[in-house]
Amino acid sequence: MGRLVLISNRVADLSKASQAGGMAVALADTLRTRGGLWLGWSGKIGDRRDEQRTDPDFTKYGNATVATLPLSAREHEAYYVGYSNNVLWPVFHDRLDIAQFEAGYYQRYLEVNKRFARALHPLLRPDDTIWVHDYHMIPLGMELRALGVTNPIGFFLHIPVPPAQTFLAIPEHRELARGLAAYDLIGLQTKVDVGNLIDYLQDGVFGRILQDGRIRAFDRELSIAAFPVAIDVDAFVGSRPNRTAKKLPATRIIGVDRLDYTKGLPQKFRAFSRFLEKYPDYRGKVLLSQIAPPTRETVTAYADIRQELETLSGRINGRFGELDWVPIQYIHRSTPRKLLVDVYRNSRVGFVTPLRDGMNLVAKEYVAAQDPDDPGVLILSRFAGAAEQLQEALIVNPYDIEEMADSLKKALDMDLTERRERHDALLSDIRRNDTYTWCRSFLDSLESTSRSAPLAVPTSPSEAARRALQEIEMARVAPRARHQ
Ligand code: GDG
Repeated sequence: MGRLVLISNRVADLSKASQAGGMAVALADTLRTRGGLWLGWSGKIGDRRDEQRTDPDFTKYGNATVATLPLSAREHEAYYVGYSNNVLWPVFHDRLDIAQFEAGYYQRYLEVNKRFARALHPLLRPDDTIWVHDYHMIPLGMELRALGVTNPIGFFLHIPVPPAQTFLAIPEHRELARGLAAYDLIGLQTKVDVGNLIDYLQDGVFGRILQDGRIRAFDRELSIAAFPVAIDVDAFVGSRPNRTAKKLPATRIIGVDRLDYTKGLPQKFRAFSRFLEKYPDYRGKVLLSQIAPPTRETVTAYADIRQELETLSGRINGRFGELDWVPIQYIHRSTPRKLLVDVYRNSRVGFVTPLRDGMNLVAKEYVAAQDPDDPGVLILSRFAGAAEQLQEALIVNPYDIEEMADSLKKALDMDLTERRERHDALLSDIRRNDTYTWCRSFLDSLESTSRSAPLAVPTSPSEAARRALQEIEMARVAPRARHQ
């Protein structure tokens, strides 16, 4: 078995990855066992000279090496803030209304991908398996192919795929599709995402489904499948019970979300407010703790959502609060993970309400952290990828405030037998599909896909055009030959 080579916008700190509890644990373990390399942005923003850099800084962790490159200020502005976070993130989350299709963003996004490909190319070995992560890096596989790389290359998208009509609105959708077609395997979070991408490739760029289920597009054949991202269950199970519960004046409903407009936070606050209005007996007895650490603060839409939440929580606390009870605890800071696990366990309801989400690991973490003898209830938006799997949660429509308010009541009133039944079913699913299974099944599929389908190389558009011309030429010559 060859090495694993990972590429993503940010790299994990391999000395701490084992404490993260998410997919970084499995990736870091696989890197250590097989040996390998993880390339990404260092997080540093430098000057224009950095745009020429293809010599990464290396840190070794035994068998595994982390390689990082800085971005220049204008690369950061156009590749990261611009194209990744102001175009791809909103569009892929169905928010065409806030996408900023500025001229120039895509070009620099592509150039950063080219630079990362050039930096990686000399470090590759013939038997490496290459795994590219997320929307910042869509063209990376295509750029590696253009440099002559024939290794298996897989791509995993952590965010949702929008419906075909929304994808088509991206001015550079064809270029993105050409980038996607360079991979041997594309991993997505859900079956809905797989359906959306196949629809788009068929409608938008004349992709064809082959008999063996693969897709032919841009003169390449690729596989697309769902690999729902998962957690390291044991990192959340068995935390000390009730360490913080004693200090609580009320039954807790917990929300943990990066402060992002996709997470449905205003809808969550409004539903809680409606719940207090509709069911006044719960006033003074229940509180909503919302942990919402800051993220991408340089993007305008994030400043707007922050202001909206501060106003809403202030208004709700002002309306319902008492001298000895504040209904919403809104914490706009990151919380240490150990504490997070305790808080999950000591909360009667996990309230997860994104308007659109690739998966949502918080939903899985909340379930894993519960005391199986006295578990809490998960309320989960139908628009989180996790809802495809976690059917025993109370599934809600985050746009339906009334339904969410009623679900809060149902969750708080649920008897122990039903809570246990639902929790048992959820936990066994989360255990069956943990982060190690996710990592292994993606890599196994990638390696077997590329074994069964040797790569047609190279795949640049000019090569495809050359071959098409050759075929036309052959067709022209053939009838003449028959008449001679
Ligand atoms: C993207 C996709 C997909 C949050 N606040 C704190 C904290 N967290 C941790 C949670 C969880 C993680 O961050 C958030 O993961 P999510 O899955 O909920 O969401 P995104 O960050 O949007 O992630 C998403 C994911 O990629 C993986 O593929 O599921 O759909 O959008 O692990 O626990 N951790 C600590 N303090 C906090 O305050 N320690």
